[in-house]
Amino acid sequence: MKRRELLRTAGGGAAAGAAAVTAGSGAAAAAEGGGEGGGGETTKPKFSYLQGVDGGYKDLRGQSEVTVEVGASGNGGSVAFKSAGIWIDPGTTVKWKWTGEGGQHNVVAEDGPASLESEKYEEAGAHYEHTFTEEETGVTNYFCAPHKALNMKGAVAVGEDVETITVGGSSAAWPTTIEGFAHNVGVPIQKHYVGIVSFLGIAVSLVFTFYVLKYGESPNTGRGGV
Ligand SMILES: [Cu+2]
Repeated sequence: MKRRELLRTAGGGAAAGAAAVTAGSGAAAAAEGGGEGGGGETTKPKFSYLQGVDGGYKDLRGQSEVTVEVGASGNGGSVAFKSAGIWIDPGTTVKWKWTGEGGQHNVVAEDGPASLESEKYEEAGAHYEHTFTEEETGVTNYFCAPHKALNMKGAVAVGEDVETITVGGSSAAWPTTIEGFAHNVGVPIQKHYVGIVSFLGIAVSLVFTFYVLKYGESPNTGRGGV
């Protein structure tokens, strides 16, 4: 490889390296912007109690009365709460309504500020309700006693003073800290996994290209010229 050619390709390699750096800092900047709601991202309560639990999540803030189905389809039968995770304002009444499916269910608090304990019901139309007060802000986790082992669990987040994670968006949801990373991969791991893998793939191929361009066919080719 001629010297002039080497310098030109080395310059190209440096540009590729710079592109990698730019991509990295761009992702970090996007993650910082995510806190202010940029890029189609939203936050949701962390709900570590609901890992592997079916029934989904709904942001129901701004409503005075909301409904959760008891005996919805999920967890391998009609043994789910729907929505399993909800986010509400203080003062909201939650009505648990039995679907009539999946046998006997109840609602029993596991932990958290609100005490919930319903009778066991089986028939469609049965219901249990609780109004979450200002004193019950935070996350209350609950379960169905007959189906707790099947993951029939739910959680109610009340108010703004709850731990949240960032969801949605695309690869912009890059966590800025190891702690944030651990939080983010807690529940919706698949979305983040795709973003992380594609980012790493891009970074690795850029670095590889840089070295190939810089040092050429053999590790010693570039020594004299650079
Ligand atoms: Cu149940």
